[in-house]
Amino acid sequence: MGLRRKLVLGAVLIVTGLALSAGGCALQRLPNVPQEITGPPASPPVLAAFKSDPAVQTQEDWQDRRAPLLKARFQSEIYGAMPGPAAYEIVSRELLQKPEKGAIGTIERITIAIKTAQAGPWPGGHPTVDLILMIPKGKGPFPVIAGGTFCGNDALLPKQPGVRTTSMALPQECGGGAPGFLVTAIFGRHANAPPWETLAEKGYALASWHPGDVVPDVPVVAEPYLQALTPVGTPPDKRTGAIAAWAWTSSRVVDVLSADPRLDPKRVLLWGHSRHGKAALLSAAFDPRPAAVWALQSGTAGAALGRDDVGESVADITTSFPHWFAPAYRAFAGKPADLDVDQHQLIALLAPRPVLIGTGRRDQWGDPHGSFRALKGADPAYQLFGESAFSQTKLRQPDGTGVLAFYMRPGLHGIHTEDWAEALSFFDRTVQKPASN
Ligand code: GTR
Repeated sequence: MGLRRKLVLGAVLIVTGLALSAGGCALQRLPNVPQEITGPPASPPVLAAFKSDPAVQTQEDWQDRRAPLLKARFQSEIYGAMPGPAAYEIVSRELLQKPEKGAIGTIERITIAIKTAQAGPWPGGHPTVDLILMIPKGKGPFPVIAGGTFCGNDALLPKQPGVRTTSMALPQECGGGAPGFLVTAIFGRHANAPPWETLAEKGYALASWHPGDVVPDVPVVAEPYLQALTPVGTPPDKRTGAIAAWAWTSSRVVDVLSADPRLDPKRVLLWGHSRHGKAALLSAAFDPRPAAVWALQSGTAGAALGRDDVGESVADITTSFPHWFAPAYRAFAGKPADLDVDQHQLIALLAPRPVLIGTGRRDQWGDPHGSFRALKGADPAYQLFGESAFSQTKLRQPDGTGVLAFYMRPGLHGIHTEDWAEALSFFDRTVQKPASN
């Protein structure tokens, strides 16, 4: 590039940076949510009679009657049909890094072909996921923290040339290649890349992938992929939404991780930020294998209650992201109280496994209050399994005891060092024990 073009590009970047940081400062002035809990309790009460199903009294009632009923409603009203079972094949394994220093043992790429029931628009007819797997030094089997990220594997491992292999469309915010320092300034240090070294030091493996390898996160473009994943015979208004497709992808990754002798299949931990937090919760609600979930700022159709329409409304989310959901969800725009289910019932489907919900004080859109009340609403289902109650009473004071946990840090929507610190201490407390214990 000539000197002149470099100067012009530099000037453009500086001006964009100043504009965005001015925007960022304005955003920092968004009001904090109130410190005192507001809003009504979650409804319907999680164990109460539901439609024709009588009140739940025992674990068996929950598992045999209520859970299947709730899963059916979540699919038909919100997320669309979950894709059917699918075998996988490991196409290749490639060692990307084997650092001499530090706690990271190896970083590799495992390319997985998923044998979907129907062929679709993917190259070769079936989806291929590039899984990046970090294994710490030392003796396993290790617990593994697994989650999908926004912008593809090149953003995940920025210093590793050629890591991204996806040929799928990226959402606008990734495809334009916004300079990394701006993304970090706005969305936090770990917006794209988790703290690899810290995880390895603490004895956690990390599995990361780009859910857009299966369904691109772009409205309209996503449609043919969703059609191909939708089980045959599903009514059109219940076609699989992208959140369900990503949740199902996560289960296919769990298939691979559970079969890896370096990892402990009893300690596969799912995490996700925002849309991927929604997918992580949904995935564990339908798949009993993940041992715990951390959902950060998962908001509407994630951890936040939807009936009160606080934060992002059904109308907002289905306008911006129609591809995320069953078309049927859109019918509840402006009348979310007509939904049969609410998000405390989704969290309850994870019982008795540990769940950490992270929120930000200025992230009104993500609704910290509704997320707190959802945990409270899920708690009676946990008590059926003898788990300690969610006894936290203040948004800002985690009580650090139960398997349901909540925190609210300062700031906006993003992934910060303190989020990972909260998650790791939660996993340490609830699941990071030797497999033999
Ligand atoms: C927001 C969206 C949320 C949330 C978030 C994200 O714009 O309205 O539902 O999921 O994006 O994924 O970052």
